[in-house]
Amino acid sequence: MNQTIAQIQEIFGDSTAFSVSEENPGFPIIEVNAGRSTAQIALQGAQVLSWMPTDHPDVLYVSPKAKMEPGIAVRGGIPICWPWFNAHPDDPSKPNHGFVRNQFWNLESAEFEYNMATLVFTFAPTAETKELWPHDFELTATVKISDKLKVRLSTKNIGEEPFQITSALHTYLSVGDIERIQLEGVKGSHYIDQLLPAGSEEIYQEKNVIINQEIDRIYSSMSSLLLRDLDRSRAVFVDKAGSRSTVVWNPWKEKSKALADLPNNDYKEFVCIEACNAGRDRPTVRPNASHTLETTIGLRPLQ
Ligand code: TA6
Repeated sequence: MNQTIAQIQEIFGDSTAFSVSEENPGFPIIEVNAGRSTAQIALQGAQVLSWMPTDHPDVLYVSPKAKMEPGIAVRGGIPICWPWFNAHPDDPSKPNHGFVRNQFWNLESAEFEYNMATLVFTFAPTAETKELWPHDFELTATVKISDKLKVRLSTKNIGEEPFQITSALHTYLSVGDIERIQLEGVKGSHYIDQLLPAGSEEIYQEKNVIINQEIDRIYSSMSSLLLRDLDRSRAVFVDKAGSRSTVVWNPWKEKSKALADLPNNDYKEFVCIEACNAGRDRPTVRPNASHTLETTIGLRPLQ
């Protein structure tokens, strides 16, 4: 049973930092005013949809054609892809990017102090998810909103057997013009090009990344990244922890036309920079052990 609006409001108490609305019936969205920024988080998927530092346009992109309906993945913000990244390794009939982004999570707590809002969401297995993935786990998403945005995903194995996960904090970063950005941080690393046949040789990234075509790469890299947005005269940093791989994705023209929940020209307005565990990076979580994946994004002046 999903939490009701009243139950969510009870968690907020009399704090003016939090409110919740259901513009679309059955799809609660939490609004956060953390002083130096505002945010929106959907209860479905514990998915951050918006993060706006004061006096700045949204740092995240959400497709205007995204369906805000129960059970349908929302294109934009920071989808939590778990317990597998992309297609299921053995069964393509299972949902892309796992199942937790399409399920309602439970809001456990919401606190605001010293200009930082902290919200904690949990997700536990259901009969439906056990059909998809037969393991016992506790999943916790902690969202911290201040002059930065941090999302921490913690997986705890509460079963008897170890399990492997691949996962991603699939961040859609809003940009002024995709052809006027530079991405620093993966130069010198190798990547799997997901546009090539599976098993293709990894490729060496010689220079900083510019985007002038479809790009879908899994970089073997633990480094932070810096997105220089020349059009908006700002830079966005993406720090990460618990992540040995980084995905960079933009669908470009043709793929955008094939995505029903993305306007044809909106590929120009975002790039996905994803803290993840994907490709060869498949952490094993032993019984009673935990794995944490984290991303922190924020603004920097454009030097
Ligand atoms: O992160 C890159 C990627 O794996 C792409 O291959 C593309 O499928 C993208 O994710 C979006 O996936 P979605 O299931 O949200 O349409």
